[in-house]
Amino acid sequence: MKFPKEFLWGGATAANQVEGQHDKDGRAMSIAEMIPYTKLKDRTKIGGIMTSLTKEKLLESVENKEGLSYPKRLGINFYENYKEDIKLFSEAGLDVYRMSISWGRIYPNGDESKPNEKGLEFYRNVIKECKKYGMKVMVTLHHFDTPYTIGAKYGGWYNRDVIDMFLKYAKTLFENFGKEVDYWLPFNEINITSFFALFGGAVFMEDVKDTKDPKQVNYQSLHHQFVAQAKVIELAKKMVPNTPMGCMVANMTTYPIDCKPETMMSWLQSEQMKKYFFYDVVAKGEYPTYSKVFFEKNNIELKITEDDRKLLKNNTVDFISYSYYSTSAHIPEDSNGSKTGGNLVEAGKNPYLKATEWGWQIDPIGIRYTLNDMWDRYHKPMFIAENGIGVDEKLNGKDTIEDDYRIKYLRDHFEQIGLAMEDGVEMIGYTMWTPIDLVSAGTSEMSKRYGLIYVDYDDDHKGTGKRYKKKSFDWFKNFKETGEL
Ligand code: BGP
Repeated sequence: MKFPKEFLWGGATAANQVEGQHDKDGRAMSIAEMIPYTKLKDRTKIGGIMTSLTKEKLLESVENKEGLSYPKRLGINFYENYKEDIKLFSEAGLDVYRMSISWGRIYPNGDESKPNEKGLEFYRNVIKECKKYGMKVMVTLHHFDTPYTIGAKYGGWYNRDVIDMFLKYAKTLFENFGKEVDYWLPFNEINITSFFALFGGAVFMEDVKDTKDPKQVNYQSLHHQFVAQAKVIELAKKMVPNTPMGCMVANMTTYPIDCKPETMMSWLQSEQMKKYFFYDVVAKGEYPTYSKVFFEKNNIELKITEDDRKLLKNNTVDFISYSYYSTSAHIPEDSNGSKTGGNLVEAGKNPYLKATEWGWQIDPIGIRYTLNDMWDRYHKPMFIAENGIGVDEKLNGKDTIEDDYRIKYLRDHFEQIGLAMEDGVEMIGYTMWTPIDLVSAGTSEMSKRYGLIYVDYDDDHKGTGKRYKKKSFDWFKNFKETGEL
């Protein structure tokens, strides 16, 4: 499989999952590290965690309640270890590093008029370190870490005023890092807010006064994020005119469980609102017709101004990025079929696919299918912003992990990406999730390891924190040097 030489191969992390030092140098609490570690009895049952996140439960973390632990506050201490880690990324052969900047390090409570200089200094050093090794840098502005105060004091993303707080934050980043950053993603997996406005937008349902309908709150909060993204793109055209702006969506490709016409119709409507909708809004610049029917049917009345519509239309993304881990089967309500795990939400089991112990189904051909499907629909350059396999790995006294399953997962997906490009799909690059073990987004656990590099911490953050290259590290390094899969 030959890849275009300009194709960028890299790795992705998220500030709230790697940095640690959550309250150091002026940073204030974000919603992300208020989520306590949850040991799943059944690892395929992820959905319950998100819906169990009540304000009361999260406030326990503000009081540091006994018996609860918050791994995201410690991460893998990238905040102090970033030089060693970036050196390892470069040794592995990363062309591009996708990182996120923590809003709470720059504007701790979101409403300050001046940025936190120590926060800016940290990211200036991280980006400089990447450039030292000739790596390109892709920055996500929001990776599930809205400052807690924005949630508690302002109502989170359900409050339209948060749009301008975000714009102030973006302006500060463009002023400070506009010359060095090669790609910007305003939001990580912007669609998650349509499922969980608390996780995606720091919205406490208990504080919402004008409705008790979570769907209304989720989609209105998401709308505010769509508008914020469009405003950031509009600002970027002035401040960082030659830097591509992308969207990032948690891709949720499904296949119909059977070929009954009723199943196909049900599948199409599911694909429309659970997959295409988010890309349609940010890549075509308008709410699609089918979404208006969906909102009417679900008594959702979005407050969308004429200015919002103009903003969306005039500020679509330059490229499309998404996370791709798995696919699932679409099983209509009245059909029989079983459930399995998925990215933050449960998914329909596809009897033809194997799954990880967290139930995420492994489907390399699905990445080729999805790339073709999205290219045909949007004709915008594509970027895979996350892809990888989470496995419960233990060093057991050795100094490496023989992760042949990860080599197979990556090799199979790389091959299908190559085939997609041969199919004519235009692509910019790929950043794996993740070059280095880190704290899981959904369950805040270390056990679910994705990295080419093992980090010696356990779910209770016990361990030396030492980094160990897994077998996949050398495989990827060799792939980058020889182009051999
Ligand atoms: C996506 C997030 C990442 C990453 C990944 C894996 O939702 O963008 O932050 O964590 O999924 O999910 P998890 O860590 O829950 O296995």
